[in-house]
Amino acid sequence: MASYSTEEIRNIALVGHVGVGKTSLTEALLNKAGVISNKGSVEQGTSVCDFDPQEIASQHSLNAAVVSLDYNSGHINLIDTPGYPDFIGRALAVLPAVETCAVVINAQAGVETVTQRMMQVAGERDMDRLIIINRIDQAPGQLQAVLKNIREIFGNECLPINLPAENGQSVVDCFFQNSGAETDFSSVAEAHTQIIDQVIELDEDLMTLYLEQDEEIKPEQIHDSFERALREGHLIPVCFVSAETGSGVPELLEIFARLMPHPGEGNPPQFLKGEGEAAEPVQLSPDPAQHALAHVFKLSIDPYVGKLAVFRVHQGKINRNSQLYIGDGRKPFKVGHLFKLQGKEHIEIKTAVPGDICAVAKIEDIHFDAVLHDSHDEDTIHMHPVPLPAPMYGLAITVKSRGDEQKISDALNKLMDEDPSFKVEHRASLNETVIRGLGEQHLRIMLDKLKEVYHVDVDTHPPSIAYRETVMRPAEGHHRHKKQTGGAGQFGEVFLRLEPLERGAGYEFVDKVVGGVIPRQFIPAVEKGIAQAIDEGVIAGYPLCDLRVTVYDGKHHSVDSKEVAFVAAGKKAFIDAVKKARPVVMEPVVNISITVPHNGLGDITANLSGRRGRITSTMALSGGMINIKGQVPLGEIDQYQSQLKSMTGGSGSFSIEFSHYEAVPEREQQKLISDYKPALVED
Ligand SMILES: Nc1nc2c(ncn2[C@@H]2O[C@H](COP(=O)(O)OP(=O)(O)O)[C@@H](O)[C@H]2O)c(=O)[nH]1
Ligand SMILES: [Mg+2]
Repeated sequence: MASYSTEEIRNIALVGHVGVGKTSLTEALLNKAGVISNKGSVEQGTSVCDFDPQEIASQHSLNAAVVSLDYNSGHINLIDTPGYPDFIGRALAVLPAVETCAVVINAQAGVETVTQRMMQVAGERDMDRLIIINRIDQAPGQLQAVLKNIREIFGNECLPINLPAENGQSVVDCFFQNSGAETDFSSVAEAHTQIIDQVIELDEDLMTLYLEQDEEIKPEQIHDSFERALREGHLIPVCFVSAETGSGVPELLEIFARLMPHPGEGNPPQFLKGEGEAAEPVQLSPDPAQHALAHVFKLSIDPYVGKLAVFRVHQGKINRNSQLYIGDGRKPFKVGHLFKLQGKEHIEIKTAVPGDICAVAKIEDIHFDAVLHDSHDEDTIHMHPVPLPAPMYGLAITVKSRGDEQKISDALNKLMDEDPSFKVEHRASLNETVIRGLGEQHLRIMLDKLKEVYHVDVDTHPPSIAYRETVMRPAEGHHRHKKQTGGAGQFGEVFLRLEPLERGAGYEFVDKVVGGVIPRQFIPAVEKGIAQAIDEGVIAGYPLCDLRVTVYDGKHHSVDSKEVAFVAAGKKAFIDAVKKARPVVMEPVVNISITVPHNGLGDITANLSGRRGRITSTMALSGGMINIKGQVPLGEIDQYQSQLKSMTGGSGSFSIEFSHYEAVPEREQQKLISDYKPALVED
């Protein structure tokens, strides 16, 4: 592989809805650049990026895949991402690795839900964005309308940088030239002027030059302003391509190489140094002379090959002999073998320059989102997190054959390592293991993998709902724990105040004890007692949240006061306060996004309100589909997938993510409370 410098690297993620042609486009780009001599196909399971057996079987991308190609003197890293709403976590996770988020749109289908989400997140993270309209061979007559629609939805910053011609059979550049062949709509001159005007708006000097200079401004003259316009979201270039016929592919390579930012340009992803509230932003620079720092944005585990951690170097360089720390770990690991990835191929390299995307294998302690670095100066640096959707769709699982318990727990840990949107909960109180993901399809893929790769077979059933308890008004609580049984006694007394906090605030403990009425060493015991009651629940057996407990008074005894006494007093005083503070049971409510054919709207709405849901918005999508957004209690959408299927003849899909907790309706409230049989606690 040719050697290249940081300035010659382009890091580009291809994102967008399933089926827009990202994987096929990657194939076309690799083919054009001479990396592969024949274009493979997603359907036949021969593409570079969809190499996983599950991807081949489903004929769709399920994981992000990294490839690279050399073009002119540049080196382009491409990350192909999955487009199913259920796998959006895996697509969002790669964004910190790239400067350019290239959003691919299907010319036939127009803007779809995942596309919108990716545009929004990339915008919020101040990334450079590029829109690629693919499959132009299939909808040549529709392209002007698609462009119009894109500008309506994403703004007039979206301007064509090339245009389709010959009825979608070719593509004509409008940036590097100011006149050219006839195009299917608009004209090279018009598009050229529009884009130049948009760019120079940001630069007064250029503007003056533009007005004074007799000739036109040359594209080379505006390179810096162009870079700034991308970085500031003032310009989102739109280009046309067909992965199938190859038209627009060479033009796209030119755009990547000549116009998209290198790792020293664009807005770098934000890193923070320090823990919690005290964390401060840090500036990293792709400078080879600085300490090395890399961020792991993807992790995969192959039962045979082991763990593969894919990372982006953000600062310094990394080579085979580098000793790297993982986060604040004390012991470094030696890189040993350093790889570039080409889909499933690993190509060994000696050195990774700043900005490059590489991988290391078989380092057990590496986890997703880990920061790898070569100096303790960088111990507490971490990435400002990408907002990944919280996995809410749950299934309770039980192993089919006894004795598989250890095997399943190892396998689930590996699956969690690989996928930031997959979680496993063990609920000791209910003796239940629940797996959670972004939707039915997500969990089905995980269960298939559990079976095929790890040979564990499980039964599934709907999980019990993760209710919570909270209180609605402030109250005081008191308990005096006194026990005299033969020898030494136990004594502890606690007064505390309980206040509700806003949703999502969690739990706060405040110590306002003065004058040593509860000696310092027993405060942790009081806190422990309260924490026990919070975990166990008070009225219905579910954990409490969103409250503040202030311990402000108490009594002790010089001989009989001991830890157990204050644990008990703290717990009972807390329970006392909760009972007086209008306790309620809350249920999780999720945001739901449903995409169905237009004529299904009525059925879906009626069905959702029958499930105590409400609609917040609807948006017509092209292709006769409609997207419905709303909120619904999580407990009401068990089996929703199969209902949706039957209501829409199989063409509906949905995804959910956590929104908030809300008090359950009164009748159910009463039932949950009367069903609860607390274990008897001795006084
Ligand atoms: N006619 C045509 N078909 C395409 C084009 N790009 C992709 N496809 C087809 O669209 C389907 C989905 O493509 P794929 O690359 O898997 O989409 P992805 O989900 O975005 O990765 C496949 O059947 C491709 O062959 C294109 O430019 N023209
Ligand atoms: Mg794909």
